[in-house]
Amino acid sequence: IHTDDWWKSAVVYQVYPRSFADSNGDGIGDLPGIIDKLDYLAELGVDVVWLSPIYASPQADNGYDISDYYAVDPVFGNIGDLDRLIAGLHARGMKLMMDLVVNHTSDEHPWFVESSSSLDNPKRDWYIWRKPREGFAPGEPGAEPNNWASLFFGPAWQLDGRTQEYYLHLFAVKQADLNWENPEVRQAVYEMMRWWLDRGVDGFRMDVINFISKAEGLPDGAASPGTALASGFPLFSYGPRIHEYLQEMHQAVFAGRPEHILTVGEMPGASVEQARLYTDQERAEVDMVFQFEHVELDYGPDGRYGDARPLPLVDLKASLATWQLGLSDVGWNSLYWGNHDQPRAVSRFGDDGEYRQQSAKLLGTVLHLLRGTPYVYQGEELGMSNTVFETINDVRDIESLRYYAEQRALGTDDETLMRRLRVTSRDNARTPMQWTDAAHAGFTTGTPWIAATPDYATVNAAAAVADPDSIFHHYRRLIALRKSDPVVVNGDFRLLLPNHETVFAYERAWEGRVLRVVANFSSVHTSVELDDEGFEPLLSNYDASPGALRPWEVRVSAKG
Ligand code: TEU
Ligand code: CA
Repeated sequence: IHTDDWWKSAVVYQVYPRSFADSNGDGIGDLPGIIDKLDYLAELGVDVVWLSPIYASPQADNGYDISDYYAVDPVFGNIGDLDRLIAGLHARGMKLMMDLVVNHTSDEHPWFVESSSSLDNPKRDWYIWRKPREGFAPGEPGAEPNNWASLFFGPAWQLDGRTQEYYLHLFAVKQADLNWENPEVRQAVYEMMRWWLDRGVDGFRMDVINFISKAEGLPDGAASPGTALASGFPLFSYGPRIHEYLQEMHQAVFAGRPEHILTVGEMPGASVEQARLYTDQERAEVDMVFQFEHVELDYGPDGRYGDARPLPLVDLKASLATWQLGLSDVGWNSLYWGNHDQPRAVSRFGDDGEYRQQSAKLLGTVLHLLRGTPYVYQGEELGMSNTVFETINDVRDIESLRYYAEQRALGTDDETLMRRLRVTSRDNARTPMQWTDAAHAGFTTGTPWIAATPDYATVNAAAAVADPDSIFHHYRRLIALRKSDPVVVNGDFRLLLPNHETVFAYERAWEGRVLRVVANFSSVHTSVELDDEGFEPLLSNYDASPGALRPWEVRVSAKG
């Protein structure tokens, strides 16, 4: 690995600022709160903090709706706090990766305020405006310029009364899509990115960056019979100019910087073939992508928010192995089980009841020893699990609330919807970080913006740091192993036992050394036939013992 490729041996920790640590008792996490916890992150051993958006925002989507890219939202602190965060991270040998949300802005961004003010405003073309559909009056049902559904439900178009035209919003009504076809928009974005790099930021995680180029003419999507709206997904993702834009951004922002800037493209729907193009260093686009295949395998027929289907381990292994092999000669994988948009990993892929500790350690082990850069989502290192929503009043996320409202209007009962949201809601990952057994998990001295998950009396950072056998210390050991054993970063990947229904086993090989991971994704004792000759045990979530794998046991061994 080239020294400039420091990010290949790095571990990234995601901070969702609203839910991490509240320093002033207003119930919302903030930058000074994060600064107070830097020693905790340093002890865990992570190299990079990815910070979800802290920019000025009306907070319609918790900061993914930005109204000023150059300002810190007062709820999180001020620009001085951000400078102190950067300095505090750098002093501990860590880096800061900012979230970059440039597919859309808030409708309160001055660019949009101008753009919407008149048909001939100089910024009119900075957003995606269209007249009503031919033969329809503005506001009439069906008058939207095309039939795309918003990812947050309802049509992806909003009529603006001032000019009687519609603007595109792939997400909330308050998140208006920027028009990347306009070179002024692109230059304004690049200038802003350079400004943050000059301030000391070390990288960007680029929100839905594969949506910035849309199909020419914005044609209708293929609708199912009897439905007015269709998914525009094939038309608004991976558009014809996506590679051009990313390469242009690279030249305008990252090329010629003294340090390699870390770039991660969040890319729902990206295929292995596309990811190879995006992450081929020769093409100079991004370092890695967040792909979504493995977090969509448990979708039932109704998709993201319908009842989930049980996920066969064989499918999960096949998917991850395809990505491992597909990005082995060119490109690089990012590795994650969860983030602020996904339910908690231990509840989804592990066992958050009797085997919470064992399965959380197993999941961390299986992920961290794959080839790629692992991401730890805040609280994952404690084995934080999904929360308990009694009623819809406990839910805060705009996407969950929009889903609930739409489905209620269609006649689905509350009980069904709450059952689904308890499994799938993004808020499962957004409850306060569990620091101590004090009120509200020690997250705030006030009233938290969303209730803490009730298990914080036992599941919390103070207890985990004090217990050498905790999930936290297991993660710390995994991160340390990456630094001490080059096979973790460099090794080729080989899936073992692909058809085994409950065991995930693989090997990594590099310069004569072989690392082997064998993981029992079940609560029953299981034996596997693998030749152990010459392998020395390296790491496990149980005391060493020969024979069958115990419930959710993972064994790591190596030879050579
Ligand atoms: O998410 C993009 C995305 O497509 C999904 O992961 C999203 O969370 C949604 O659940 C799809 O149904 C990114 C951000 O990570 C997310 O928090 C934002 O809400 C979204 O973009 C809009 O900026
Ligand atoms: Ca606060």
